[in-house]
Amino acid sequence: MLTTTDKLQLDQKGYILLEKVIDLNKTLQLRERSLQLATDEQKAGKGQTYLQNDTAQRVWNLIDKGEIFEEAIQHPKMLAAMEYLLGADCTLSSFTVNILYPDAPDAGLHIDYPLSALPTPRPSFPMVANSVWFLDDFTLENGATSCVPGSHKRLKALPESGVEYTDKQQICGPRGSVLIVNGSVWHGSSENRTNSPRVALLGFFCRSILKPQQDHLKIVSDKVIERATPTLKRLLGLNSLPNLNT
Ligand SMILES: O=C(O)CCC(=O)C(=O)O
Repeated sequence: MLTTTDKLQLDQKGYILLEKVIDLNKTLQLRERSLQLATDEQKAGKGQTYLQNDTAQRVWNLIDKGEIFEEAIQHPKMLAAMEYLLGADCTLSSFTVNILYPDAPDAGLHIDYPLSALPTPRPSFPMVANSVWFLDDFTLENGATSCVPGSHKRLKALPESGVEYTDKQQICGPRGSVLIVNGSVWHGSSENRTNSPRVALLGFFCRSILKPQQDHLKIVSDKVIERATPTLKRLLGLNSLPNLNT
Protein backbone atom coordinates (compact mmCIF):
# COMPACT_ATOMS: atom_id res chain seq x y z
CA MET A 1 0.00 0.00 0.00
CA LEU A 2 2.90 2.37 0.67
CA THR A 3 5.12 3.17 -2.29
CA THR A 4 8.90 3.02 -2.13
CA THR A 5 8.90 6.82 -2.24
CA ASP A 6 6.50 6.97 0.75
CA LYS A 7 8.79 4.68 2.74
CA LEU A 8 11.88 6.66 1.80
CA GLN A 9 10.25 9.87 2.95
CA LEU A 10 9.24 8.28 6.27
CA ASP A 11 12.83 7.11 6.73
CA GLN A 12 14.45 10.39 5.74
CA LYS A 13 12.08 13.17 6.82
CA GLY A 14 10.23 11.15 9.47
CA TYR A 15 6.77 12.13 8.25
CA ILE A 16 4.54 11.88 5.20
CA LEU A 17 1.29 13.50 4.11
CA LEU A 18 -1.29 11.07 2.69
CA GLU A 19 -3.34 13.53 0.67
CA LYS A 20 -7.14 13.21 0.49
CA VAL A 21 -7.32 9.60 1.67
CA ILE A 22 -10.64 10.14 3.52
CA ASP A 23 -13.68 10.84 1.37
CA LEU A 24 -15.39 14.20 1.78
CA ASN A 25 -18.64 12.88 3.27
CA LYS A 26 -16.79 10.86 5.89
CA THR A 27 -14.55 13.84 6.69
CA LEU A 28 -17.60 16.06 7.25
CA GLN A 29 -19.29 13.44 9.44
CA LEU A 30 -16.13 12.94 11.53
CA ARG A 31 -15.81 16.71 11.97
CA GLU A 32 -19.44 17.18 13.00
CA ARG A 33 -19.29 14.30 15.48
CA SER A 34 -15.96 15.55 16.91
CA LEU A 35 -17.30 19.06 17.54
CA GLN A 36 -20.49 17.63 19.07
CA LEU A 37 -18.49 15.47 21.48
CA ALA A 38 -16.34 18.45 22.44
CA THR A 39 -19.43 20.59 23.14
CA ASP A 40 -21.15 17.80 25.08
CA GLU A 41 -18.07 17.27 27.26
CA GLN A 42 -17.80 21.01 27.94
CA LYS A 43 -21.51 21.21 28.88
CA ALA A 44 -21.08 18.24 31.21
CA GLY A 45 -18.13 20.00 32.85
CA LYS A 46 -15.77 17.28 31.60
CA GLY A 47 -14.15 19.12 28.69
CA GLN A 48 -10.38 18.74 28.68
CA THR A 49 -9.12 22.12 27.55
CA TYR A 50 -5.50 23.23 27.43
CA LEU A 51 -3.16 25.94 26.06
CA GLN A 52 -3.55 29.62 26.97
CA ASN A 53 -7.15 30.67 27.78
CA ASP A 54 -8.44 27.14 27.14
CA THR A 55 -8.09 27.64 23.39
CA ALA A 56 -7.51 23.96 22.64
CA GLN A 57 -9.54 20.89 23.54
CA ARG A 58 -9.05 17.12 23.50
CA VAL A 59 -11.72 14.44 23.47
CA TRP A 60 -10.34 11.08 24.59
CA ASN A 61 -11.28 7.43 24.03
CA LEU A 62 -12.92 7.85 20.62
CA ILE A 63 -13.15 4.09 20.13
CA ASP A 64 -15.97 4.14 22.69
CA LYS A 65 -17.68 7.18 21.16
CA GLY A 66 -19.25 5.95 17.93
CA GLU A 67 -18.90 3.31 15.23
CA ILE A 68 -17.60 5.96 12.85
CA PHE A 69 -14.37 6.09 14.89
CA GLU A 70 -14.09 2.27 15.12
CA GLU A 71 -14.15 2.18 11.34
CA ALA A 72 -11.86 5.19 10.87
CA ILE A 73 -8.97 3.83 12.90
CA GLN A 74 -8.76 0.81 10.58
CA HIS A 75 -8.05 2.96 7.52
CA PRO A 76 -5.84 0.71 5.33
CA LYS A 77 -3.28 3.22 4.07
CA MET A 78 -2.87 4.91 7.45
CA LEU A 79 -2.43 1.48 9.07
CA ALA A 80 0.08 0.42 6.40
CA ALA A 81 2.20 3.45 7.33
CA MET A 82 1.96 2.63 11.05
CA GLU A 83 2.86 -1.01 10.43
CA TYR A 84 5.84 0.06 8.33
CA LEU A 85 7.10 2.23 11.19
CA LEU A 86 6.10 0.18 14.24
CA GLY A 87 5.78 -3.44 13.10
CA ALA A 88 2.84 -5.49 11.83
CA ASP A 89 1.59 -6.07 15.40
CA CYS A 90 1.56 -2.38 16.43
CA THR A 91 -1.24 -1.29 18.75
CA LEU A 92 -3.38 1.77 19.30
CA SER A 93 -2.02 3.99 22.06
CA SER A 94 -4.86 6.55 21.99
CA PHE A 95 -7.43 7.97 19.59
CA THR A 96 -8.49 11.54 20.32
CA VAL A 97 -9.98 14.71 18.88
CA ASN A 98 -7.67 17.75 18.97
CA ILE A 99 -9.38 21.10 18.38
CA LEU A 100 -7.53 24.42 18.11
CA TYR A 101 -10.05 27.20 18.66
CA PRO A 102 -9.40 30.73 17.31
CA ASP A 103 -6.38 32.34 19.03
CA ALA A 104 -4.89 29.01 20.12
CA PRO A 105 -1.15 29.74 20.39
CA ASP A 106 1.67 27.69 18.90
CA ALA A 107 1.96 24.61 21.17
CA GLY A 108 5.73 24.34 20.75
CA LEU A 109 7.81 21.53 19.32
CA HIS A 110 8.05 18.23 21.19
CA ILE A 111 8.61 14.52 20.72
CA ASP A 112 5.92 12.12 21.84
CA TYR A 113 5.66 10.29 25.15
CA PRO A 114 7.30 8.01 26.25
CA LEU A 115 10.28 9.02 24.09
CA SER A 116 10.52 12.33 25.92
CA ALA A 117 10.99 10.39 29.18
CA LEU A 118 13.81 8.16 27.91
CA PRO A 119 17.52 8.64 28.53
CA THR A 120 19.63 9.57 25.51
CA PRO A 121 20.63 8.44 23.00
CA ARG A 122 17.04 7.47 22.20
CA PRO A 123 16.39 4.44 19.96
CA SER A 124 17.19 5.02 16.29
CA PHE A 125 14.08 3.09 15.20
CA PRO A 126 10.48 4.34 15.63
CA MET A 127 8.76 3.42 18.92
CA VAL A 128 5.54 5.49 18.58
CA ALA A 129 3.90 7.40 15.74
CA ASN A 130 0.96 9.74 15.31
CA SER A 131 -1.58 10.15 12.53
CA VAL A 132 -3.03 13.65 12.32
CA TRP A 133 -6.37 13.57 10.47
CA PHE A 134 -7.16 16.86 8.74
CA LEU A 135 -10.90 17.37 9.25
CA ASP A 136 -10.38 20.95 7.99
CA ASP A 137 -8.00 22.25 5.36
CA PHE A 138 -4.72 22.74 7.26
CA THR A 139 -3.25 26.15 6.40
CA LEU A 140 -0.40 28.42 7.49
CA GLU A 141 -3.01 30.49 9.35
CA ASN A 142 -5.18 27.93 11.17
CA GLY A 143 -2.58 25.91 13.08
CA ALA A 144 -1.26 23.33 10.60
CA THR A 145 1.12 20.92 12.34
CA SER A 146 4.79 21.93 12.25
CA CYS A 147 7.55 19.34 11.75
CA VAL A 148 11.34 19.58 11.59
CA PRO A 149 12.38 17.24 8.75
CA GLY A 150 14.94 14.63 9.75
CA SER A 151 14.82 15.57 13.45
CA HIS A 152 14.04 11.95 14.41
CA LYS A 153 17.74 11.35 13.79
CA ARG A 154 18.78 13.80 16.55
CA LEU A 155 18.93 11.05 19.13
CA LYS A 156 20.56 13.09 21.87
CA ALA A 157 18.80 16.45 21.48
CA LEU A 158 15.36 17.79 22.33
CA PRO A 159 13.71 20.95 20.95
CA GLU A 160 14.20 23.91 23.30
CA SER A 161 11.17 26.00 24.12
CA GLY A 162 11.29 29.54 22.75
CA VAL A 163 13.85 28.69 20.05
CA GLU A 164 12.68 29.41 16.48
CA TYR A 165 14.05 26.50 14.41
CA THR A 166 14.55 27.75 10.87
CA ASP A 167 14.20 24.28 9.34
CA LYS A 168 10.67 23.88 10.79
CA GLN A 169 7.93 23.42 8.17
CA GLN A 170 4.17 23.69 8.52
CA ILE A 171 2.44 20.76 6.83
CA CYS A 172 -0.54 22.20 4.97
CA GLY A 173 -3.05 20.21 2.95
CA PRO A 174 -6.70 19.70 2.08
CA ARG A 175 -9.23 18.23 4.51
CA GLY A 176 -9.44 14.47 4.22
CA SER A 177 -5.63 14.15 4.36
CA VAL A 178 -3.70 12.27 7.05
CA LEU A 179 -0.23 13.26 8.24
CA ILE A 180 1.87 10.36 9.57
CA VAL A 181 4.60 11.47 11.99
CA ASN A 182 7.29 9.33 13.62
CA GLY A 183 6.97 10.26 17.32
CA SER A 184 10.69 11.11 17.44
CA VAL A 185 10.23 13.93 14.93
CA TRP A 186 10.16 17.40 16.52
CA HIS A 187 6.60 18.51 15.87
CA GLY A 188 3.63 20.42 17.28
CA SER A 189 0.49 22.36 16.40
CA SER A 190 0.93 26.00 15.47
CA GLU A 191 -1.07 29.17 16.11
CA ASN A 192 -4.68 29.42 14.92
CA ARG A 193 -5.01 33.00 13.65
CA THR A 194 -8.40 32.42 11.97
CA ASN A 195 -11.97 32.74 13.25
CA SER A 196 -12.76 29.03 12.88
CA PRO A 197 -11.73 25.99 14.87
CA ARG A 198 -9.12 23.68 13.34
CA VAL A 199 -10.37 20.16 13.95
CA ALA A 200 -8.12 17.08 13.84
CA LEU A 201 -8.20 13.48 14.97
CA LEU A 202 -5.02 12.03 16.44
CA GLY A 203 -4.62 8.28 15.98
CA PHE A 204 -1.56 7.55 18.11
CA PHE A 205 0.12 4.13 17.82
CA CYS A 206 2.95 2.28 19.58
CA ARG A 207 4.99 -0.89 19.25
CA SER A 208 3.15 -3.81 20.85
CA ILE A 209 5.79 -4.12 23.59
CA LEU A 210 4.95 -0.64 24.94
CA LYS A 211 2.22 0.30 27.38
CA PRO A 212 -0.39 2.33 25.44
CA GLN A 213 -1.44 5.81 26.60
CA GLN A 214 -4.97 4.54 27.21
CA ASP A 215 -5.85 1.09 28.53
CA HIS A 216 -8.50 0.32 25.92
CA LEU A 217 -9.47 -3.03 27.39
CA LYS A 218 -10.58 -1.20 30.53
CA ILE A 219 -12.21 1.90 29.02
CA VAL A 220 -13.93 0.54 25.89
CA SER A 221 -17.37 -0.98 26.49
CA ASP A 222 -17.96 -4.73 26.07
CA LYS A 223 -20.32 -4.25 23.12
CA VAL A 224 -17.61 -2.46 21.14
CA ILE A 225 -15.07 -5.21 21.90
CA GLU A 226 -17.61 -7.92 20.95
CA ARG A 227 -18.39 -6.42 17.54
CA ALA A 228 -14.75 -5.48 16.80
CA THR A 229 -13.14 -6.84 13.65
CA PRO A 230 -9.95 -8.91 14.05
CA THR A 231 -7.95 -5.81 13.07
CA LEU A 232 -9.64 -3.63 15.69
CA LYS A 233 -9.20 -6.33 18.34
CA ARG A 234 -5.50 -6.43 17.58
CA LEU A 235 -5.24 -2.62 17.70
CA LEU A 236 -6.98 -2.55 21.08
CA GLY A 237 -4.41 -4.99 22.49
CA LEU A 238 -6.47 -8.19 22.62
CA ASN A 239 -3.78 -10.20 20.89
CA SER A 240 -0.76 -8.83 22.73
CA LEU A 241 1.48 -11.44 24.31
CA PRO A 242 0.43 -12.13 27.90
CA ASN A 243 2.82 -11.63 30.79
CA LEU A 244 4.54 -14.86 31.64
CA ASN A 245 2.95 -15.13 35.09
CA THR A 246 3.19 -18.58 36.63
O1 LIG B 1 -2.79 18.67 16.42
C1 LIG B 1 -1.65 18.76 15.93
O2 LIG B 1 -1.40 19.49 14.97
C2 LIG B 1 -0.50 17.97 16.52
C3 LIG B 1 -0.75 17.47 17.91
C4 LIG B 1 0.48 16.88 18.52
O3 LIG B 1 1.57 17.18 18.13
C5 LIG B 1 0.42 15.92 19.60
O4 LIG B 1 -0.62 15.75 20.23
O5 LIG B 1 1.46 15.29 19.91
